Amino acid sequence: MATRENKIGLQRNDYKGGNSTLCLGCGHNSISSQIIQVAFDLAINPHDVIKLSGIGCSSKSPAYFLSRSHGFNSLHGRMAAIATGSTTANTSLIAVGVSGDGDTGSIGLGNFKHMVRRNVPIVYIVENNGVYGLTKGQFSATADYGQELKYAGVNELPPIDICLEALAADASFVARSFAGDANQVRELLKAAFSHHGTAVLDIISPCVTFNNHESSSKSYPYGKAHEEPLQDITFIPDYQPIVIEEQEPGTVQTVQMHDGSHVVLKKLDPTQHDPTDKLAAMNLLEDTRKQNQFITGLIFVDKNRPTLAETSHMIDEPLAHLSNDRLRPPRETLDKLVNHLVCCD
Ligand SMILES: Cc1ncc(C[n+]2csc(CCOP(=O)(O)OP(=O)(O)O)c2C)c(N)n1
Ligand code: SF4
Ligand SMILES: [Mg+2]
Repeated sequence: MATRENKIGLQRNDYKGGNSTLCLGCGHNSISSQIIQVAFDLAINPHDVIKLSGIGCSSKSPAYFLSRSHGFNSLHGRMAAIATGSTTANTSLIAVGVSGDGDTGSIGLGNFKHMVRRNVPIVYIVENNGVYGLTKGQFSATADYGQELKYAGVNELPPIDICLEALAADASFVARSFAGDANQVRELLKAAFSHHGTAVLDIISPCVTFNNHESSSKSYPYGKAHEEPLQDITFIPDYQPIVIEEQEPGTVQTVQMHDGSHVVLKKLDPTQHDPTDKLAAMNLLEDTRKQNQFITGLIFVDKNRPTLAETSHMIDEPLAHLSNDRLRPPRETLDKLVNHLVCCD
């Protein structure tokens, strides 16, 4: 049987990376597989992609997918700054970033929030396991309050909610998922790739070595027993006609994305959440946090927020493609500027 090719003539293998060196069963590995699948399904040209990360087991993941893409493994917690610079200098890049709960929620929280408020165009994945996996299982900022781990002791601090932090920073796309729910991760990733701006995906991704006890909200047993999806999500790319099954009124919501694709949300409870309502999204996160519920799905989307390039009134042509004479001001302009500064000293 012939191997299937996508719209640009590539096979799934063309989207793979190196072999993973992470622990067998680590949630991060299953997220990498979904990124490979989604990039293949959406026929993304690997050469157009820049993969970004910080430091951590999660941040090693970009080595395991899209080996033909550009990549930058930054300092711990500094991926957001590199994403801001690289996507501003070259607006033709499709950015995908992989971070951890420590990388984003602890050391990188300030960088993360400024990237979100600027609406830097990137699919920003937080592989959230509640611990610093790479440095052997210390509590991260998303660890459960009162949780006890063999080596780390008892966590006496309340957790940070990545989705709530993103919303507070005016995020334009916020979703939560579970690495054990491959279908949902895949559809949310597709929606995130077609979003115009920062798409934050907080994916609970169990660390099987340091934090997979039943009592931890970041474990496989807890996720499997408690996951409550908000919607059944189907992503329809712009080149496919949308055919929506007959449903009871009010149970299906279709969101048309900037690139003409559609995200079809079949609500599991018709009285439930409207992802275009920001206040409802914040209430949902706060209520479910208080009740220890593990909700997943598309939490918030705003298709109309301008990206950083738009608020900065950048030209359509990527700066990285301009020749030096077009990029630099002419001598007379520089002289005028210097004279102005000297006279106004
Ligand atoms: C400036 C700095 N401080 C501390 C460290 C040590 N360090 C490396 S990875 C890491 C935490 C990673 O945790 P997380 O982002 O949750 O990733 P995980 O390994 O859990 O996937 C820390 C504290 C570092 N590399 N650099
Ligand atoms: S230590 Fe934890 S986070 Fe790191 S690779 Fe192993 S299972 Fe994954
Ligand atoms: Mg972690």
